[in-house]
Amino acid sequence: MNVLNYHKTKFLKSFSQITNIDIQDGFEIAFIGYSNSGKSSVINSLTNQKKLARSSKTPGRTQLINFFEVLPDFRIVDLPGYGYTTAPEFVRKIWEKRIYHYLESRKQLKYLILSMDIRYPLKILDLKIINVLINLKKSVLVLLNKCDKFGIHAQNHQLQVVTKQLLLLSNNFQVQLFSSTKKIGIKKLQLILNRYYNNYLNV
Ligand SMILES: Nc1nc2c(ncn2[C@@H]2O[C@H](COP(=O)(O)OP(=O)(O)O)[C@@H](O)[C@H]2O)c(=O)[nH]1
Ligand SMILES: [Mg+2]
Repeated sequence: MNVLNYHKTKFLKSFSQITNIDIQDGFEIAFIGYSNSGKSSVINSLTNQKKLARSSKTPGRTQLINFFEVLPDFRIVDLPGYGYTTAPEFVRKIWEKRIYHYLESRKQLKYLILSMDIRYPLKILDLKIINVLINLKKSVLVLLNKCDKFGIHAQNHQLQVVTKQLLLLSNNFQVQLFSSTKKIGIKKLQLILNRYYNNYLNV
């Protein structure tokens, strides 16, 4: 079993258009979720780097598809957050289309990490994406993010509720708690990514 050093992850390249993506080898895992759900902070926590993925008080600024390299044949991808409420409707639609296009066309994409604020899980655009991912038969790890916003009982309750709801839809989802602020779930996430990588290598 290969154990990876996520701290060595480095920024590779950003793209605004799917058709311009010129990276072919290896495989990738994409992070997806509502703007402001804490997605970029997850990438920073995972890699133990403060500013690798731009986390911002101004949500929606990360409109590009950002590629990071864990190893030459293993990338993580930060997708534009959806549902940025003050962006004009047509801009939001363009982002959504771009994300769907990437999900549907990218052969190197093997797994998804879906970040949801634990206080507002399974919102409308999450459910839309989840449907797309079920149709594409992708394996998805759901992070109930910012779990520090809840006490331990509410955390576990929400974990149960969301896990149950997703199980009704598909067997390809797993759910865990996460908090960048309180450093909860980081090790678990790393272990799951290690397993994904080893699956890819087939070891
Ligand atoms: N309480 C709490 N706040 C967080 C956590 N992660 C991120 N945030 C805050 O949520 C906001 C959005 O975070 P960001 O990572 O930029 O979200 P993104 O838009 O999904 O990439 C920022 O103000 C962060 O400081 C967390 O684990 N707990
Ligand atoms: Mg972000």
